Amino acid sequence: MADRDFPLEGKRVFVAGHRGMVGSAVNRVLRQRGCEVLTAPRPGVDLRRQEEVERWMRSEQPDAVFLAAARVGGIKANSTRPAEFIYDNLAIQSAVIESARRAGVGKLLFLGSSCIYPKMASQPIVEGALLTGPLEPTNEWYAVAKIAGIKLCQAYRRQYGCNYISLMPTNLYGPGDNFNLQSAHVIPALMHKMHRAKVSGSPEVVVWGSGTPRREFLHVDDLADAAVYLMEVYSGEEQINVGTGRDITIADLALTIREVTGFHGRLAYDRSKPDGTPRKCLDVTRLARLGWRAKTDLRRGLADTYRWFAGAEDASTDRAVSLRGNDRTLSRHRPSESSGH
Ligand code: GFB
Repeated sequence: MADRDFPLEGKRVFVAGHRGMVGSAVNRVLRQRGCEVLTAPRPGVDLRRQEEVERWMRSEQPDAVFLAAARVGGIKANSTRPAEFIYDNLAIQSAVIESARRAGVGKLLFLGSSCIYPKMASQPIVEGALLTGPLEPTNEWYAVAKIAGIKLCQAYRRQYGCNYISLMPTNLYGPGDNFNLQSAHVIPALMHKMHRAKVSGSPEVVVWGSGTPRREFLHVDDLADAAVYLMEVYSGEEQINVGTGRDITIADLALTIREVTGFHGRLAYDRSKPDGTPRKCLDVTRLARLGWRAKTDLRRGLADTYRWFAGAEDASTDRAVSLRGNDRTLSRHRPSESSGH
């Protein structure tokens, strides 16, 4: 374990994006650590608006900031709503980072994404692969914004001496995820589709693409644990990859979700849908050297996520879940679309 040069106990910590899957997981870990967690009220503070964020941060004076607020989504949302993905992310991170500097925040942790790396980066992907080749086109808008976030932290460190660090999580999943079929990532999307097929007795579930792409998946509780740990022990300029270092094909993932949900029908591959990047698996050597590794096995994490999702479904009778055509929005837990990874 590395030295804790920024212990969090007793500190006032602002979690930007506290209603999303990532922000709420970070919030849980910080509370267990005895921090005073600050969250920006909505309505009141729109994180894309510099003046609103700055006014609020000056009055609250946090000691540290976890920047977990972002416009996030799966492959379809990224490729069909490029303006929102680039503008909202650039605006949120610029407003929060500049406001943190002006309010004299002691440390800030920025959460990026593994899609910042080139589409054809050699695998597993090392931190040094950043900006060495073209990006995956389905999410280049989001990736460019996240790269700008890393560069903002580095520039503020160099010019103003701010202790701002960046983490690059791999694909995340877990309780509190966005299960909206149009904007979800693959795990909540397939879980939702298979659950619905099981309940309705439908014989088939459609999986997008060829099933051959490989992805690495990290449970959000592991990410939150890593983020809090690195906030305490890491103060370097380079971004740190956060993942498990292990990947799986989408076809194998679909079979595992099939088992976890208890759906017994067929899986049909829709090759008209994009595969996205062929492989995305992070090299986590630096993270391991800093003293952290992921704990949650994928199957167990999927089972835990499915229990959460099915629980929210069961609660639909008390209006926790609202059904709209073939699209289901969990209203009890706001989707992490506008606040997550
Ligand atoms: O999770 P996902 O949307 O994001 O898709 P990316 C991963 C893979 O799963 C792709 C396939 O090959 C999809 O074609 N897939 C199969 C599905 N069935 C489905 C389905 O029903 N829904 C979805 N969504 N996918 C995102 C980026 O890329 O990853 C973001 O767009 C971000 O920018 C995020 O970086 C972590 O891994 O392809």
